[in-house]
Amino acid sequence: MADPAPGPSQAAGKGLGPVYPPALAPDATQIEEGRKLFAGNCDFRAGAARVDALPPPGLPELAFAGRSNVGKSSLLNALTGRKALARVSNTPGRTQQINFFDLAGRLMLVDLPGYGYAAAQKRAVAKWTKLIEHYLKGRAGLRRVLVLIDARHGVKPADRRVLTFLDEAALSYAVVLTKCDQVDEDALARMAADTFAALARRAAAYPGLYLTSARSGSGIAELRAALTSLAAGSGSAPRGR
Ligand SMILES: Nc1nc2c(ncn2[C@@H]2O[C@H](COP(=O)(O)OP(=O)(O)OP(=O)(O)O)[C@@H](O)[C@H]2O)c(=O)[nH]1
Ligand SMILES: [Mg+2]
Repeated sequence: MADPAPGPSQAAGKGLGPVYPPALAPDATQIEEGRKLFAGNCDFRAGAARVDALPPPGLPELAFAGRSNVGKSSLLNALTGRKALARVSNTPGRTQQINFFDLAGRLMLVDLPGYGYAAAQKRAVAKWTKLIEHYLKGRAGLRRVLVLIDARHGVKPADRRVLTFLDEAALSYAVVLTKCDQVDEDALARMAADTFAALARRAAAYPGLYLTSARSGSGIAELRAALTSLAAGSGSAPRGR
């Protein structure tokens, strides 16, 4: 996978930028703040496969959720500019525990196991649901959840269930389209408009979309910028949830 582009980028050619709608795109100062934060050290802190193995809360947390294989681990690697911080795989369901990565002592990046993997055993799915729901509902420092949606496939029933869960739990989330390098510009524009429309009716959704590719690096600088305000020590860090 290519290293993410160092600066602002175009999602897929002319017209469509990496933030939808474009009015929400960050300015150069925010891009620079994002670059600095994510250029900091990033270290694996803990992995939890069971509720009682979750580390005690500390830093503000940002969780990465999405269907198996949507590109959660790849996005985490792209944001932090590491090739193999979080394990990337071709085998859906590979990340089976909640992994915690400390970014510069300011933000905990939390890689969640994927959901919606059809071949998973019922018991494994129940275990996943219990662990993730426990984490999401009970986590004091959780500031935001990024829900990743594959730009080729759009919002699927399993995604809808998770979005509804987050709405009902009043957990702030933002949707990130992944693998935008795999979709042509027209299809991506339609996907962005459709996904945006689907989010408009949802209570806890951030009213914007990030169009990313971990492979080409497009949208990564803009997403970093958007996440900076969540980190400890940031001037505009929100208090509480
Ligand atoms: N073309 C393309 N492929 C990608 C991109 N991001 C991830 N992939 C590929 O998609 C596959 C799954 O990526 P992962 O990052 O392991 O996905 P995940 O969501 O962490 O998967 P689980 O942990 O199994 O739920 C890998 O083969 C990646 O190389 C992207 O932006 N573009
Ligand atoms: Mg993964």
